[in-house]
Amino acid sequence: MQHPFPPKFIWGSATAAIQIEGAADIDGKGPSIWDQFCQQHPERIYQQATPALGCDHYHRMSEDVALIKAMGHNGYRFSLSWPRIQPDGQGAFNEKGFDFYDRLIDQLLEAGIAPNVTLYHWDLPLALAEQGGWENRATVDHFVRYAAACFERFGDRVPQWATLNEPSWSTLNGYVTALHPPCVHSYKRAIQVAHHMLCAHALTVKHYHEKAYLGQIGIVLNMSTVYPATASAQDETAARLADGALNRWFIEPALLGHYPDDVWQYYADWDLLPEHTGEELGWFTEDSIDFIGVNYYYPHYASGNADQTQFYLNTSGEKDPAQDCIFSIKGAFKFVKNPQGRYTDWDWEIYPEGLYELLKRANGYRPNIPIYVTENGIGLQDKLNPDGSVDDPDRIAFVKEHLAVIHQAIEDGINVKGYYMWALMDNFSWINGYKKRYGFLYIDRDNDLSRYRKASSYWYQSVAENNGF
Ligand code: BGP
Repeated sequence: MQHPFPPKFIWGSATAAIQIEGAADIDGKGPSIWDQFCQQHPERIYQQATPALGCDHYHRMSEDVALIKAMGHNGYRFSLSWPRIQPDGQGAFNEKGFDFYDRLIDQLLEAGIAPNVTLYHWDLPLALAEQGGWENRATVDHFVRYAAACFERFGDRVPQWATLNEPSWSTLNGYVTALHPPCVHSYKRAIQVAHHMLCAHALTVKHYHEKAYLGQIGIVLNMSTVYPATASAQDETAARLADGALNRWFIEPALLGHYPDDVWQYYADWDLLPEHTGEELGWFTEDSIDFIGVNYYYPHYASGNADQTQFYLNTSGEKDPAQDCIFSIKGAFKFVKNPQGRYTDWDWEIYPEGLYELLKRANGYRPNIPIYVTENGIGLQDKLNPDGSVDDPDRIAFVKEHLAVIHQAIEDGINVKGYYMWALMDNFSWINGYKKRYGFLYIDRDNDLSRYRKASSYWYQSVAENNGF
C-alpha cells in the first residue's frame, strides 16, 4: 500500500442539520434564519430551492446510520439544530429535539461510528435573529446556555465537539457579500458579529473544560490559503490583508489567544474595530482548544487592484471562464481566478497542495495539535443510472488527491487524526440549491428521496477498511 494511515484514523463524512434534516416545523422545532430567508427570498436561491424537506433525514435517520455503517466509516460529523433543541434560542428546551439527537448518537455508537458534533452550523433561531442575531451581545450568553444544555444531555457519549462551523465564511456572506441571511452589506457589523461568535466559542470551551466532560472540544475553520495574484508588492500586501481578515482573525484567537496585531491595527485605522471589553479579550487563551477542524475547498489569489466592491458566486454550475473577479472589497483586496487552475463546474479551483499548506500552518501555530479535516469535497452534477448506480470518478480523483497530501502531512509529523468528506449525502447547498451534489449517497429528488450509493462510496469504503490506499 502506498498510503498507509496511522492506527485509529477517522474515516468519515460530514453534514449539517439544515442541509439534510427537513422536518422544518414539526415536533416543536422553531424557525431558523435560513428557513425564513428561503421562504422570503426564493429568487436568491438557485431554482428556488428550500431546505424544508431537505433529505428528510429527520425521518430516515436509522436508514442513514445503517448506510454509514455499510460504507465502513468509523466517524460521522453532523451539527445540532439549535432551533430544534431550543425553538426560540433562549427559552425552554424541546424534549423531542433532544430525543432525536439522543437516538442518532446512540445508533451511531452502537454501529461503531464516533460522533463529531458541531453546535452551530449557521441555523440561528429566528427569534434571536429578530433581536439582532450575532450583533446582539446577548446572543453570546444564549449560545453558551444552549451549548451547556447539549453537553449535559450528550456529553457522556460524544468524543468530539466543535463550537462553530466556519465563523469567517458565515460572517463574510451574512454581513459583507450579503449572499446569506441576514443579507447585510457592512464590514463593520461583520467584525462585530465575528467578535461575538469568537466570544461565544471561548466561553463555551471554558465551560466544557470546567465541567470535565469526557471528550475534546475545538472549532471548525475554513482556512483558504491566500496567494498573491502576482509578485507585485501591492498584491503581496493584499494577500496578507485578506489572509489576516479571513483566516488569522479567527485562528489566532483560537490558537494563540489574541487577535492578530496587524489586522487589529488596520481595523483601528479604518474605524472597524468591534465593541469589546478587556474581559472579553481575556477569554481567548492559548491552548484552550483540544483540536482544530480544518475545512478546505479551494485557494484564493489576492490582487491589490480592488477599485470596487463586488461579489460573484456561480450558483448554476454553468462554468463561466469569462468571470475573473470572485470577490473584492474596494481599497482592500480582490480575489481573482488562477489562469492555470483546474476548476469545477461551479468555478471552484481544485488544488490539493493548498490543504497541505493549511495543515502545516495549523501545526505551526501549535505543534502537534490534533487536526481533523472536517470538510473537503467536490460539487458535481452526478446522474443516477437506470440500474441504480452512480459513476463519480471525479469525486474519487478529488478525494484521492487530497488524501495523498494528508498522508504526506502525517509523514512530515503533522498530527492529522481524521478526514470527513463533504458530504455523507447530496444536500441543500445553501444558495446553490440541490443541483450541486456532494454526497457519497445520491438522493433521488425526482422521486422519493431514495438513497443510492455512488461509486466513490465503494472506493472510500475500501480505503477505510484498509486504513489507506
Ligand atoms: C462549507 C459549509 C458546508 C457546505 C460546503 C460546500 O463552507 O460548511 O455547509 O455547504 O461549504 O459549500 P456549498 O454547498 O456552498 O457549495
